[in-house]
Parts: sequence; structure tokens; C-alpha cells
Amino acid sequence: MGIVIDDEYFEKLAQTVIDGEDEECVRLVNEGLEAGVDPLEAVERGLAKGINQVGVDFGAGVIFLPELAMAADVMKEGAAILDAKIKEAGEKRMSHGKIVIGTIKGDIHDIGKSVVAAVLQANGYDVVDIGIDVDIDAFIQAVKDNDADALGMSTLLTLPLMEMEKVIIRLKEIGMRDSIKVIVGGCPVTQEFADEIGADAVGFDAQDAVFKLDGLMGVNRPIASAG
Ligand code: B12
Repeated sequence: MGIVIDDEYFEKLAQTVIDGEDEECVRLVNEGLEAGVDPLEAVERGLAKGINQVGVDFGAGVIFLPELAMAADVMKEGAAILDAKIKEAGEKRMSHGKIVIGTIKGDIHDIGKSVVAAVLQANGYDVVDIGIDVDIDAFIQAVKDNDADALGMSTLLTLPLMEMEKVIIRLKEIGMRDSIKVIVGGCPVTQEFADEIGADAVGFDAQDAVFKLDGLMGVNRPIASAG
């Protein structure tokens, strides 16, 4: 008998991340997909909930880096399967524009950025994901090489936040700021911060990233068009 996609399913999925159970996570993800779960919902209500709990526990000193790393690996494994499904759902659509996206220098967190990349792709954007720990020159080079319409920068850390502003300043220096939209995101990034550094928008989650980028690129689409 197949499994049922209900609150309990998402809770179990979250728990596999908290417990660091990679095999169980992959099994539940695959069974969920077979039963018709929306892959983005599985990320947000399942895996991301689990990793957020782990983040709270880590912040409170209840668990330590090895447990955090193990949970992150489980999340990545599950998210990779789901990201692929999210992208598949968006294939063969007209392109709304090209975005280069990466995590800024000094930061190796890549899960949220990769989810955003997958969801943008599913919603009709060409996405060039240039990875983590990306320095100013690499961002600029990727924007030029790909003739990008937009640049997305991610960070989860407070310390390297100002790297985002440095990239924007460089874009101005080389006369490219007016020809590219800049969207930023990650948990320490607020609207105030985005305004302060001169970004065009901030995205608070993957759906919000689509909404904000659509606004910047002049894309009109019916509500709830993901997937
Ligand atoms: C998983 C994790 C890790 C994993 C990362 C694995 C990986 N491959 O990514 C590992 C174990 C490696 C790790 C390492 C560290 N971590 Co860590 N980590 C986390 C944790 C628990 C979850 C992050 C995550 O993946 N969330 C799930 C995703 C889906 O959500 P998200 O990233 O927020 O992304 C969403 C939005 O923010 C937004 N978004 C994100 N990026 C972008 C970009 C754009 C353009 C847009 C529009 C939107 C957008 O959309 C995403 C989808 O909804 C967080 C706590 C937390 N709850 O955030 C701590 C956390 C971010 N880590 C923290 C720390 C301190 C570290 C370390 C420095 C620990 C250490 N002492 O070594 C190192 C960092 C080393 C480095 N140089 O980068 C702190 C940061 C504190 C701070 N404010 O600076 C946190 C907040 C934990 C805590 N409570 O203390 N970490």
C-alpha cells in the first residue's frame, strides 16, 4: 500500500533530517514522489523544517557541528532528488531571462541557494549556479560571460554580508549596474539591508524569489504558477 501525503508525512520527513537518517530520508522522498507529493512542498514543509529545527538547536548549544553537518548532508541528499523534480516540471518553457546565482565569499552554505536556483528554473528562468564562496571577480566574470539579466547573491552568515555591497559597487565602477537586476537573500538579509547596499530586491524564500524577480523583469504570470 502506498503512503499518504499528510501532515504526518511532512513531520516524518523533517525528523529524518533532525535524526541524520539519510537512507530513511531518501526512501520517504522517493515514496512521497511516487504518491504525488509536490516536490517544493516536500522541501519546505519537510526538509527545510527539519534543518531549521537543527539550526535552532545548534544556535542554542543543544547540538554541535558534527550533528549539524550530518543533518545538512541528509537535507542535501533529499533536496537534490526534489530539486531535480522541480526543474523537470519547468522544462520546455519560454525563458523569462537569465540569472547568475551564487553564495558570497566566506560562506559555504549552499542548500537555500540551490533550492532558489531550482525553483527559478522551474518558473522559466535560465539559471547559472556558480556555487559557493564566490568572490567579487567571479561574480562579475560570470555575469559578463553569461550576458545575465539578473544577479542573485546568497548568504546565511552575518560576517561576510558586506561582500554583497562590494559586488554592487564593482558593478557600478565598471558601468554595468544599470544593465543588471540584483536580488539578494539568505536569513540575515533584510529589506533594510538590501536598500542600504543598493540591491533591487530581497527574496525571503524560493517562491518570494520568483515573485520579486518577476517584478524586476516585468514578468506577469497567473498566481500560484510554480511547478
Ligand atoms: C545547514 C547549515 C550548515 C551546513 C551547511 C551545508 C550546506 N551544504 O549548505 C554546515 C554544517 C556546513 C554549516 C556550516 C556553518 N554554519 Co551553518 N547553518 C546551517 C543551518 C542549520 C541551515 C541552513 C539551511 O540550509 N537552511 C535551509 C534553506 C532551505 O534555507 P535558507 O538557507 O535560509 O534559504 C532560503 C532563504 O533564506 C532564501 N534564500 C537563500 N539564499 C537566497 C538567495 C537569493 C538570491 C534569494 C532571492 C533568496 C535566498 O530562500 C531559501 C529557500 O527558501 C543554519 C540555521 C538556519 N536555520 O538557517 C545554520 C547557520 C546559518 N550556520 C551558522 C554558522 C555559524 C555556521 C558555521 C560558521 C559554523 C562553524 N562554527 O563552523 C559554518 C559556516 C562556515 C562557512 N564559512 O560558511 C549560523 C550563522 C550565524 C550568523 N548569523 O552568522 C546559523 C544561523 C546557525 C546558528 N543558529 O547559529 N551550516
